[in-house]
Amino acid sequence: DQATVLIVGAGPAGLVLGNLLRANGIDTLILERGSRERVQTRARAGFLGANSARVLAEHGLDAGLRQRGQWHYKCAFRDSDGQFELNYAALGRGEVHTVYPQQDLVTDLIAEYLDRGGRLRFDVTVTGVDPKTATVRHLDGQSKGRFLIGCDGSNGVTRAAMPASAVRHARDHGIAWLAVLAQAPPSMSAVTYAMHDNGFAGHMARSPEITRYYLQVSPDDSPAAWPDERVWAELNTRMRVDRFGPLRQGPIVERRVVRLRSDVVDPMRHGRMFLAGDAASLISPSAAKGANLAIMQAEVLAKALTDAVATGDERGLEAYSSTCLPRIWRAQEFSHWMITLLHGPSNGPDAGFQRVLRRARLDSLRDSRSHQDFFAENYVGI
Ligand code: RFL
Repeated sequence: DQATVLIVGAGPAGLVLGNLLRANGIDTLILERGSRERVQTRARAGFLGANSARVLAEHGLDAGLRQRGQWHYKCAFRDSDGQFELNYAALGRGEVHTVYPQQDLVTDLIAEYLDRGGRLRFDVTVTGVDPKTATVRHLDGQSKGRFLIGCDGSNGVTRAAMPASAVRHARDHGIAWLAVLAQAPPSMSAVTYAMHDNGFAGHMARSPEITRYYLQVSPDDSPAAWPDERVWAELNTRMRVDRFGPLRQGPIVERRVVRLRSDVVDPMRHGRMFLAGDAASLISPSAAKGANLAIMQAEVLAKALTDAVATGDERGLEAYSSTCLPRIWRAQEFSHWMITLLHGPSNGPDAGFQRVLRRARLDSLRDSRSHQDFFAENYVGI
């Protein structure tokens, strides 16, 4: 099995890259561990920022997004002092989010990639990687590319094949979220972040029928400990429904505990292998940046690979890490800022101090136009 560009992983990173390469006529093979059914039903992200919407539109990948995506332009913060909304379409660069479930985007991207003549093999688990020769091993044998791209997520085999000299900057935030999908329409028109002594709670629209909620839980908590009634009772408390109105409840159709972790691999290249998406940098879901970073990197890498294949000009590939890393770190910085805004301190000696600091930060966000502009630019942008 040979290909000019061999990609491991059919998530947003691998599929956007594959589509952009196919548009430039480059022979591309994607190897994916999951079945087509599995990857097309895996619910994860939903909020796409302005740059992602632009990339998808410019490359003819936004038909589904235009038909079924919804624009979101405000978010709300709620705590014991009340609630305020930020209409970020009127702040910063005036950008909005497009809300489109990741599994729908992946479904669209697979169909379009195959239409463009891309090769994609499901149910193939890559078990070993040689970055120097751009070769991978799997149960059916070997596949070899001129370039090998690791888009296989943060626990994938490609990042594990990076040399010891590549730095992995990592942080475990010591916080976990119970991420649930409720079969119920959204309860509010805005993304809502609720701060409560019991912990953070979040509300994020996904579609007219499905809504995502988050509850901060202890990092060793298990989803089984959270039956539907307990989830709704805790959401009602933390969202302060007695004050702000009820939630539209429905059956919880998915629940998982997500630890808030972040890491960045630097450089993102070794030999003929390049990492993109979660494989290059995992970002905690606090600011909804992961899929957006994956799409940003896929665009940069597609251009660089096209130049290398078409004209032998490898300058773009040489600059790949230095082009992407500052943007990744900006997103990491904002995501970290969101984490400290949303989560009360545990019981440490300075918990009281930190609680009041958080209050001051929230007051500033509510009252200061320049602080709001900063928020808006970072919230929707990359
Ligand atoms: P993916 O999507 O994980 O795809 C990797 C693919 O690689 C395959 N794979 C292998 N294939 C062959 N051989 C192997 N050895 C393989 N190992 C793995 C896997 O089967 C899989 O198909 O990575 P990619 O493409 O880098 O995309 C990253 C995004 O999926 C991720 O960053 C986002 O989902 C993060 N995220 C969000 N991002 C946003 O931009 N906006 C959001 O609103 C948002 N919400 C979220 C999120 C992530 C969440 N979780 C579950 C962590 C909400 C949640 C709850």
